[in-house]
Amino acid sequence: MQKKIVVLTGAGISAESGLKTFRDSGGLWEGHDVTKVATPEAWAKDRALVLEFYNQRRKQALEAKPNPGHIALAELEEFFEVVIITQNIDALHERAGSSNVLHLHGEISKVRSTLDPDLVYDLEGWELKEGDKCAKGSQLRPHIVWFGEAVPMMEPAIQEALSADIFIVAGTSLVVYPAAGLLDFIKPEVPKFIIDPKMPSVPQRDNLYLYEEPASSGLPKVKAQLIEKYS
Ligand code: BV8
Repeated sequence: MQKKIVVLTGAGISAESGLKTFRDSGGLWEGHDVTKVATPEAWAKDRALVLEFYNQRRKQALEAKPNPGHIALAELEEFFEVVIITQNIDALHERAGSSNVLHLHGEISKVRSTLDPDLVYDLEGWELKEGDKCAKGSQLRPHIVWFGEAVPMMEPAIQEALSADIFIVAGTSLVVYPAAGLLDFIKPEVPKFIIDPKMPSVPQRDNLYLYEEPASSGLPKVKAQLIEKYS
């Protein structure tokens, strides 16, 4: 019976693809106050600024390429059932070949109606503009979970975490909830691998293996060890 690997990734796994993280020096939130670009209040107050913030990130995300960290995770699918739970809004996991990706905080290439949240569209190109409307005639917004908004994919993510045989965390500061709380749903006996050049603070847990290095070197190492030990 194939073992099931559940992976939680954050902005750090896309750092080596050239996409900025949030809280590293020079990170996204350095240039912007999160409350001014990633909240419903920001959207109500200055829609043009929010549209521009996401248009810039969408353009970079479309130009970025998967790195060896994304690729190692995709290659694990040859030996294991793999579920990627990502906080990232880029599509680098999918482009690396991962076939089971759950976006907790939405996707930069998708937009949705401000009238009917079930109306979600793939955006052509990188620019969402004022006046771009849904089929019901209301302005389209980024299909992204802003701060203060509910995380609808959290329930399915918890179900995946509860059934993990192996858990990998890569490139996240584990600051944002409820995403960071996924760790609490992993059974004590499950081996947990954390890859990050600046290890986030994780309360002491059983079966914890820390790799204090970038995803592009740490994930290929973890992949080799998992194949040797568990496949
Ligand atoms: C909600 C989409 C309720 C937007 C994002 C006070 C205390 C605790 C919590 C709260 C609080 N006040 C408010 C809250 C709740 C809030 C929250 O957690 N705030 C934080 C800031 C304290 N959470 C929310 O608002 C959530 N919603 O709670 O709703 C509710 C319930 C019902 C009904 C209504 C409402 C929604 C949160 C989602 C926000 N959206 N993203 C966008 O992308 O623009 S969050 C955003 O930051 C990311 O998506 C990501 O999830 C999150 C964390 O970022 P990381 O991915 O971890 O990146 P970061 O820069 O932090 O870290 C990078 C890591 O990578 C570092 O560790 C670094 O060392 C490492 N790294 C760097 N280079 C590499 C590397 N690793 C490997 N290789 C490398 N090369």
